[in-house]
Amino acid sequence: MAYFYKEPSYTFSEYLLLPNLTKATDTPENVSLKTPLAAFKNGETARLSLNIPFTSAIMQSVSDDHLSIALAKEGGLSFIFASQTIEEQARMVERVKKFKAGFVVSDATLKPDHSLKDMYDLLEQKGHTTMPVTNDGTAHGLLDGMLTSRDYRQGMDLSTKISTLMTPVDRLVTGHDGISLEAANEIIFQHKLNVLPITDTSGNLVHLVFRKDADSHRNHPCELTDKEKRYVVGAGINTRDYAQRIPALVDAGADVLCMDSSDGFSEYQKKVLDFVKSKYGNKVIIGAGNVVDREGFLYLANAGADFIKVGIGGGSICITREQKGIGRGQATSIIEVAAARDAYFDKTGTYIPICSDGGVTHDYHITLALAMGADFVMMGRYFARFDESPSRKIKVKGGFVKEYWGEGANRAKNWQRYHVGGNARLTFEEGVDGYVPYAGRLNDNLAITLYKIKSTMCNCGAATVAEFQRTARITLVSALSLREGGAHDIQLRDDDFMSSK
Ligand code: MZP
Repeated sequence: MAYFYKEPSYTFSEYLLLPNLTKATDTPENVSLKTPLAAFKNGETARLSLNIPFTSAIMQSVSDDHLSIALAKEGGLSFIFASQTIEEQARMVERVKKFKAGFVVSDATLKPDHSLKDMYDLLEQKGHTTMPVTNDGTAHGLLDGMLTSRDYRQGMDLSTKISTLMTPVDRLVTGHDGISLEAANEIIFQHKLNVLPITDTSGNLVHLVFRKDADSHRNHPCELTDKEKRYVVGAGINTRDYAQRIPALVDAGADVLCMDSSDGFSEYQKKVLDFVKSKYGNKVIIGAGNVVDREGFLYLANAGADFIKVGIGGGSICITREQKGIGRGQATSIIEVAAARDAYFDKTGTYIPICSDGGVTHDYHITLALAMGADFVMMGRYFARFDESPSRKIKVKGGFVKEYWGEGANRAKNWQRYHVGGNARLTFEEGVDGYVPYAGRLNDNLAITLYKIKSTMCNCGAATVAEFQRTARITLVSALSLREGGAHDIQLRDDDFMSSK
């Protein structure tokens, strides 16, 4: 006979936190959201930690190189989507690793024999008024000079050669390749510059540092960087082409890999973990999942996963539960897996971080996930709303929206995510294709969400994620008290209604 659970499974919205004593030192500024991402032994520190407990979903409509850079700047991590060719995905990873905060590779470069007309064409295309001039017009050619908007004016002969307008290299202040951002900033300040070209020992242009970007680190104190100060980036993989995809991603510089699968309790995932461990030992950090219970967690933990993702069917675009009838309420899944993780730690001395994946529809769901034992969350809908996500921003019914589609939707055709052997194709959809309300810039929205989480942690008297997990008190709420939690028994102000009176 089948096994029947005695309790139903619950979602985040069915729980609330109770305040603990708030000490005078419990202020949002004193709260640290730093959290481990990779497994570690008792007494050691994790090989990789996040500065904020946020990762972005392994999805076409969410995590490309742009979003990765924006999120790493704030201290989180993106997993670049796997439903693209190996080459395209590796190129995205490379672009993140090559991006140096404050150091820009020129994307609008002139040649000395270009004309003023060529410059105007480039200006229209790229929108930059400051352009380096190199011998061959490439971003890393021999630096011949710089052209800024102060070097030309309206009404000039459009055939004028750039070489006669630019400031030649012998009159430029330049920095040497390898210079720190702080040192570049100092030169910019001392010489009252707007831009500092950085050249190598042969005089080739390497980067540009702009005055406006020189404060990048100061403006992003939480940024997540590797030992060489490059942004940290993750990449999704699947259980089909892993033998080719993983080496390409590792060579491209991916700091962490994660299996992208709707159901990770499978021998396919163990095979991938075996492959990584035998080829790279502990050098490559790899996450597995998704699971929703103790059994799934233990299987992947024993197979060597560095972190384990939790959640089936709770994603905002997900119709797996409707299509296949599998899944579990996200809160119940986290509570059970976190208990299994803690018991595993007590028994083996190895702590395996867990990630709550999908189903966050309010900021406080993130706080609850952490309190329930998640070390970090993964979100798709949340990030898809921002300027930095890869999908189109369009106007629908008078308001702006961004496109957002599931990896199990026909549009993504990510059949590898749903691989259970047999014929390799997507025969029925497990995801939908839709819109989310456009919300503006990632950093503006993230700042508010982070402040809410830190405020709640202060209410609960916790200064770190680990302390929060240990001391949080959480209660289930009844259907009637859910109603009590929203505005109720008042007439809400309706501005149109009021003004027509
Ligand atoms: P959400 O943050 O939009 O609620 O959920 C994002 C998560 O949903 C992803 O990280 C992934 O685990 C899951 N997902 C992605 N595509 C589908 C689908 O098409 C899906 N069904 O469920």
